[in-house]
Amino acid sequence: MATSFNEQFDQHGAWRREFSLRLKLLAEWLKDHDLLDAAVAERLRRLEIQVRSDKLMVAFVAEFSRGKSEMINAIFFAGYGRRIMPATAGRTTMCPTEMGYDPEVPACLRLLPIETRLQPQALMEWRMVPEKWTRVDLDVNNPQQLAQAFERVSETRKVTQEEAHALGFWHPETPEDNPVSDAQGMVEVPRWRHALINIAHPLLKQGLVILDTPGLNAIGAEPELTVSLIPQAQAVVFILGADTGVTKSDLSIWREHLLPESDQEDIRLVVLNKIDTLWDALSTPEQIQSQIDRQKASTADILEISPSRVIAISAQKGLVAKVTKDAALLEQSCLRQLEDALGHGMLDQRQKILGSAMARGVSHLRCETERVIQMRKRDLTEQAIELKGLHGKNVSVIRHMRSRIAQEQSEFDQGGSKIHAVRSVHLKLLREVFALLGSKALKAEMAELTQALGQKGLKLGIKRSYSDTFDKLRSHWTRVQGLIGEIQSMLTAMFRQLNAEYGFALQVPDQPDMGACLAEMEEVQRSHLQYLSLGNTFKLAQPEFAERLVRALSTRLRGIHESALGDVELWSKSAAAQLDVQLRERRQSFVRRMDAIDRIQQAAGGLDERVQAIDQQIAHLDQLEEKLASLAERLVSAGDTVAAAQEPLSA
Ligand SMILES: Nc1nc2c(ncn2[C@@H]2O[C@H](COP(=O)(O)OP(=O)(O)OP(=O)(O)O)[C@@H](O)[C@H]2O)c(=O)[nH]1
Ligand SMILES: [Mg+2]
Repeated sequence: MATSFNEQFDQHGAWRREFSLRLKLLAEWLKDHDLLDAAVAERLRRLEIQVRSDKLMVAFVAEFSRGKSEMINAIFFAGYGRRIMPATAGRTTMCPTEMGYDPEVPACLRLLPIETRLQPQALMEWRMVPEKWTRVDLDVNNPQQLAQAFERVSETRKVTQEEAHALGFWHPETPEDNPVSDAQGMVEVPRWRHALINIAHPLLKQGLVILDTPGLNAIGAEPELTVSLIPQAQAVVFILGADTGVTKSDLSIWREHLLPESDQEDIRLVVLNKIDTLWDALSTPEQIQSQIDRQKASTADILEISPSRVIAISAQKGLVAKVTKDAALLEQSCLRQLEDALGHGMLDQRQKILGSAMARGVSHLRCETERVIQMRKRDLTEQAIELKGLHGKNVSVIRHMRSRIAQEQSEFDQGGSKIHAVRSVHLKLLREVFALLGSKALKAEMAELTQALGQKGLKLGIKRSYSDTFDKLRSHWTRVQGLIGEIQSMLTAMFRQLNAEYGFALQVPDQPDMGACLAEMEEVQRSHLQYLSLGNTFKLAQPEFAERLVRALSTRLRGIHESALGDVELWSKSAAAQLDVQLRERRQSFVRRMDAIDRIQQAAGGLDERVQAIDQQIAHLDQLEEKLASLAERLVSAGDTVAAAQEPLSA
């Protein structure tokens, strides 16, 4: 029996909470044993935030009236006992509607006026200015009030053709797609550009984000949806009507939004909705089933996918069945099949990705911490040998020993200037990396692209302009990789020298891999070209459109750059912190050695007791090492399975 999406999501949420708790416990344990240096703390903090605040977006994309909103009601909101998102015949959801939960914001619906399209800011940028949105407070305990408030996403306005053109809903080049005008020549357009719903629904609280979209015309008017929001969703559900089959406009949406099948990190589901329209009292269940199968086969054929990927359901009957608790109808609606595919497809995938990121992070962390333990052990062992060598020695030998340690210490302190020199080169190179991937450099490239796209008669040159821009950006990345390589080899050389001179065990952490960022850039370029190749080119003739498109591109790229810079920063911080720790430990070890000699010299403590105390410290470090190994191993295996995460943890 398939489990509901809600149950699967709950399990996934429990796994994440457990994992984040374990990371916190590990941090406390490390801190208690003085093993939490700056870089380790930073790594742990990042892992914890990543696993705790991971967001998962499911986007519902289809032509109008295919049942997107009804499906959202049926899968996620049936618990309210009624229809929450408006779902009626004809065009209903007029603007893209995003549902999620942000604890910082009270329960509300925010609506961004359509007129903001006349300004160049990207949608992402509007999110930062809450005062420009119309806010409706929500009462989460009152489903009726919720549903009533959500009706506002259907609001429209009448404008002149010129205004409609400026807003992106009227294109003289493609008259067949334009909305019909009334007797006065006025055109109906959506009143809002985007809606954000913030409610403490259990799934949303755990990081689910649901994106409901309007049909072809409206969705096409907001390029940012096509090139940024939808491609970043972890799951996209494409819906067709079992009654209508694949129409021409369904096919345009499919081509624009769901092709090409990108990397395997997200899932795409094709749903044949409204199968209840095929149920009829005069046909046998077998006849109905074979009709559904035929529809599935022809859908798969037209979309060029395997028929097994088409899920046939009835969202409406599924919703009714859940609200009236009618198990037989729920079964007949096949809604659970969709929930299962969505849940397993998306959550298993996500868990795998998160789990392996966690495993990588934890093993880095373990390495770094083990190194510190090893170093402490070695210092102690050496100290024990030194002390044992003093057995039966006279005062002058002891005094000599003391001056030898002092000598060693001052040599060590002098070595500091060399380290300082390498560090300043390191910082200089790092600054260069930050400049290359910083917002100023990106802004300059984007300004050039906007200008290139705005040139008249450039239609055929669009691809060129994009590839010029991306080539330049890629050349920055190549330079960044070069700089990183330089830093890596410089640090490696310095560490090797320090290891040889002072018996350190320094090792430069692996340099950050920029491959994923580069792949993401390719993806961004592809989605833009795909969007523009699908008959949207003419829109570029409108300068505001070109500017908006580039702003959307720019926010997306900035995100990629920032995430890369975060990795670079962590890598560089890890190397620096390792060195700091080693230097600090060594200085402390000088103090300890001096202290031991002084005590013996003053006959304040017996030599044997000293040696014994050191042996005990070493044994304690052995225990810490074992404990660390088992804590880390358990975390890594918890990354693999939910069951492992639920084993009790005793730190
Ligand atoms: N018979 C039947 N009707 C359905 C089903 N799912 C949705 N509908 C109806 O189809 C109409 C459109 O559904 P919506 O959920 O509003 O469709 P939508 O895709 O969100 O449409 P827009 O918001 O206009 O883009 C509504 O009247 C629904 O009640 C279904 O499974 N069976
Ligand atoms: Mg809708």
